[in-house]
Amino acid sequence: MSRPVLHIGNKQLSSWSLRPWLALRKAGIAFDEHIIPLDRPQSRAALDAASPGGTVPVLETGGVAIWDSLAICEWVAERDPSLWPSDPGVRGQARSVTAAMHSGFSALRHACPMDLCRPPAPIALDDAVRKDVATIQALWAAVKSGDGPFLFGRWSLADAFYTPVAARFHHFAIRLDAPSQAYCDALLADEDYRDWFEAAQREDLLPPGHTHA
Ligand SMILES: N[C@@H](CCC(=O)N[C@@H](CS)C(=O)NCC(=O)O)C(=O)O
Repeated sequence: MSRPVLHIGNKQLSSWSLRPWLALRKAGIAFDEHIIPLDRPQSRAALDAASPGGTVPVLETGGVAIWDSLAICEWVAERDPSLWPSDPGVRGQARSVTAAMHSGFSALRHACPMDLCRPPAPIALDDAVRKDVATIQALWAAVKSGDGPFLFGRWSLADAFYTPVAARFHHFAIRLDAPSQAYCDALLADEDYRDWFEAAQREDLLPPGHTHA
């Protein structure tokens, strides 16, 4: 069977793409990646050609296209169940915090888009963004468990979903409590994330006139 292909957006900008890319790396699944540059005149046609959902990420495998970052991560976890915690209760918590990120925190997402080439600097945060930041830290404190620097000790899919959040916190210099900062430091020091980050620094895919948020 041919290798799966993961269609992703620019590594600099595509927070959704980073999640399944990390999951595939952690599972040790060989895959090819194909970058669709975002926010360009030809992006819409390329996205529609690659994705039934018209968005990236998309995983092409065995003749089907699976889109949506969580669906792809679950496909990966079916092949490597160790990507979720083994205890059913803890696994439920991991899925809860993952779902919270997947469907929420829109104020943070809009005010602080992921841009891995943005020099770290604070901006004025409105109440809704501050509430998201506080909620995320409270969620992390409520579920942190296990031995190891990640949310459930060893790396899990919950960490895939919060790595782009850690990047937003870093690039917008958002002040965090000490345990949250330590968790973000661990996510951003992860060797697979560093590979993605370094590739983002070498990319030259921005649309003309792009400015950092
Ligand atoms: N819920 C989707 C969201 C995917 C998404 O919005 N991707 C963005 C790139 S980061 C995209 O494809 N934007 C292009 C567009 O919507 O035109 C997921 O989890 O994969």
